[in-house]
Amino acid sequence: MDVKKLLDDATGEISSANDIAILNQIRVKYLGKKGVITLMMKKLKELPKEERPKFGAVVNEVRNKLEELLSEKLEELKQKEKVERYEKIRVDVSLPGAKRDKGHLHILTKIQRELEDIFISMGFEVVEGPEVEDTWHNFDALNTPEWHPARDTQDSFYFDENTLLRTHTSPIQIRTMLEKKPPLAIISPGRVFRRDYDSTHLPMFTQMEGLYVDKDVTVRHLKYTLEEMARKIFGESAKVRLKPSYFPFTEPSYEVDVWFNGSWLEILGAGMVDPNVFKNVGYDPEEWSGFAFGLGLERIAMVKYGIRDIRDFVRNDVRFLENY
Ligand code: FA5
Repeated sequence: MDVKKLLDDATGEISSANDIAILNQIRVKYLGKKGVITLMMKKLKELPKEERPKFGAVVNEVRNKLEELLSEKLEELKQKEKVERYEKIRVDVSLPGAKRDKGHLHILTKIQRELEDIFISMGFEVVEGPEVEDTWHNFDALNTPEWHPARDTQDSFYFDENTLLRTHTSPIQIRTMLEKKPPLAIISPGRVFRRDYDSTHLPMFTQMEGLYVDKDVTVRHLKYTLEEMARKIFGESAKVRLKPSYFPFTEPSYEVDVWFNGSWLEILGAGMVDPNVFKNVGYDPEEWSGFAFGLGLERIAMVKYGIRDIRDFVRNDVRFLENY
C-alpha cells in the first residue's frame, strides 16, 4: 500500500472540498467504519508480528494527519458559510433610502376647508344632506314645479320619477328650514350631478350652498358676505359684481362675478329667498327674510389657480395634483 499516495490523494480531496457535505463524504471515505484507514487497521492483524508496530504507527500517523486536515478544513468551510450568510442579509447603510412620496389633500378639499373656515368665522354653521334626493326637495319646494323650464336646464340622473341625484345643493335650504327655527346661518358643501360635460362643466361637481335667514335681511348683507368671502379667498384687491339673473327660488336673483387677475369671472348664483320658498317650509314671509347662494368649488379653484380645464380635477393625474 502506497501510504504517501493515499495521503496525497486525501489531502488533495480535502483541500478542494468546497462545502461541508462534501467534506463529510471524504471523512466517511477515509475514516468511516468501512473507510480506507479503518480497513488498513483491520489488515494489521494479517501482517507478520514484527511488521505490525511499524505499519500501525504509519497508519496512525496518517489518520492523525487526515483528522487534523479535516478539522482545519471544517473550520474554514464553516467560516466561509458564515460570511456568505451575512453577505446575503447585509444591508448597505450607505445606500440612499427608498423615498416614499408624501400625499396631500386634493385641491378641492383644500378650497372647501378654506371656505368653511371663512364662513364659520362669520357665524355660519356647516350642515350636510343626501346626494340622492327627491324631486320635491330638489325642485318643487324650491318653487320649481314640474312644468317649470328651469327643470330642463338642470337635467340629471333619475332613479325613478321622484328620485334623482341632486342637481344642486339648494335642497339643503329646504331641509334646514324644515328642521330649524329662524334666525339661522348655514353653509353646506357637497357633490351635485348634472348631464354636463365640457372644459368648464363636469357631470359631478361640488357646490357650497349658503343660507341666511333673519329679520330685515337685505341685498347689502348678501353682497357684504360675498365680498368678505372673495377678499379672503382671492386677496384684498378682489372685487365682487352682482348681475341680474333668474332662479325660481330667489327674488331678486344674481349671478356673481369676481374680479381677479384682470378679468371678471362668474363663480356663483345667489339671491333673496323667494316668499314662496318660505311658505313651503312654514316660515312667515312677512316676518322673515333671507339670502341664499350656491358656489361652484371647482370654478373658484379654477379662478384662483388659473386652471383652464375643469376635467383636470377628476383625471387623477399626479402631475396636475402635485401643483396644488
Ligand atoms: C345653482 O345651482 C343654484 N342652486 C345656485 C343658487 C343657490 C342660486 C342659492 C340662488 C340661491 P347654477 O346652475 O348657476 O345655480 O350653478 C351654480 C354654480 O355652480 C355656477 O356658478 C358654477 O360655478 C357651478 N356649476 C354649474 N354647473 C357646473 C358644472 N356642470 N360643472 C362645474 N361647475 C358647475
